[in-house]
This record gives sequence, structure tokens and C-alpha cells, in this order.
Amino acid sequence: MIAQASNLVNTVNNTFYFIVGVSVFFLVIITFCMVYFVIRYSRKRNPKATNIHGNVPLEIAWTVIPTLIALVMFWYGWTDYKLESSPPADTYNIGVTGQMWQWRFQYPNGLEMDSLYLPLNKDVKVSITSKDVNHSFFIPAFRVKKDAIPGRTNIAWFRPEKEGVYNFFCAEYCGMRHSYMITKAIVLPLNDFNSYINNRFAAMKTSQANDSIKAAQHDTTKSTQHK
Ligand SMILES: [Cu+2]
Repeated sequence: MIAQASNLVNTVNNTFYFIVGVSVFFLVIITFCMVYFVIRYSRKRNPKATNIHGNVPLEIAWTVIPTLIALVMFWYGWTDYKLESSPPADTYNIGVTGQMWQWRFQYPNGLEMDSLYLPLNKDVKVSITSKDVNHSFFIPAFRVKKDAIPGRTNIAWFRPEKEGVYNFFCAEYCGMRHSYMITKAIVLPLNDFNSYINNRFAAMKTSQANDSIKAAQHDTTKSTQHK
């Protein structure tokens, strides 16, 4: 069983189970009828076949019943879609960029990472895009999947409800190393999350500062050598 770690799990699961349930139900009935008819109406038991020309009640039944079933499937799907496409007003916003073959996550303070750190029990909105070809943002434990399309920003939202480390996949074949385009979604309690993000941001700033000092030193040595 896939982990269940977000507020979207129940609605997505219900839709899935309903469709699987209906499919299994009809698979059993149809298979049973096929086998029964093959035996009951074999040439040995039923040597003289009869032709049937239309049966109005039967035709109404096999039009109306599947239509109703399809409408119930649609209703389940629509409920999911409405929930998934209307993020609440107050969300924590993260930018997501897919590229061959890695994910990059941009945080509000300017931090950029290649793992998706998330605050527990906080509504998170992700703005998903791509630098090159189509990718797809997919966290099975959250039941969230959204395409990453170049030149376009797709929105998804969810509320992580269980601390832990979850698989994060690219779910759109995007070239040779597509299967390596895996990372982790890490859910931390809000305080731990905030301090982690701030520490990483500070570390990023220090290393950037060191880099520019090194670059400056490099430039001065070069210019002295030229003299
Ligand atoms: Cu990809």
C-alpha cells in the first residue's frame, strides 16, 4: 500500500476504488456470462440457433445503466478536480522547475534546493514549470501529479499531514535519464522546517560570498601576472 500523507488522499482513493470496484464487478459478470453461454449454447446442447431482432427494454437498460455509472465516475472525478484546483488563500508557496534530468525547488527566501522540504500541516502551493521538455511532478504518497510544461506555470496544492520522507518522481518520459529523475519530499514539523530552510539559506549565502571572494582573488592574480 502506498503511504497516505496528504489531505488529498481520501478523495483520490475513493475515486480510484469506485472505478476499480465497478470494473471488477463487470469483469466478473461478463466473464461468467461468456463461459455460461459457451457451455449452454454450444452446438451439442442447442443445435438450432435462433436469430433475435432487437429488444427495446434490453437496449434501454444497457444504455441507461452504463450512462448512470459513467456519470457517477464523473462526479467523483469532478469532486477531486475541484478540490485540487482551488488552493486555499493562505499557502506556503514553492516554485518547482523540471529540467533534464533533475528537479529544482525555489523557496520564498530565495533558497534553491534539489529536494522538496515541506512544512507539516501547512497548505503548500507549488508553481510548476519546465526548462526544456515536458516533465511531470508526481508524489504518490500525496496523490499529487501535475505536468511541468516549458513556457507555462501549472499550479498544484496539498497539505502534508504526516512527517516523513516520500518518493518524488518525474511521471512523464523525458529522455534518456528520465528514470534517474527521482528525488525526495521531506515533511518536517513547522519549526524544524523553518530552521532548516533558514540554515540552508545562510549556508548558500556564505558559499556564494566565498565564491565571489575566490573569483576576485583569481582576477587579481591574473591581472598581476599580466603586468
Ligand atoms: Cu522528467
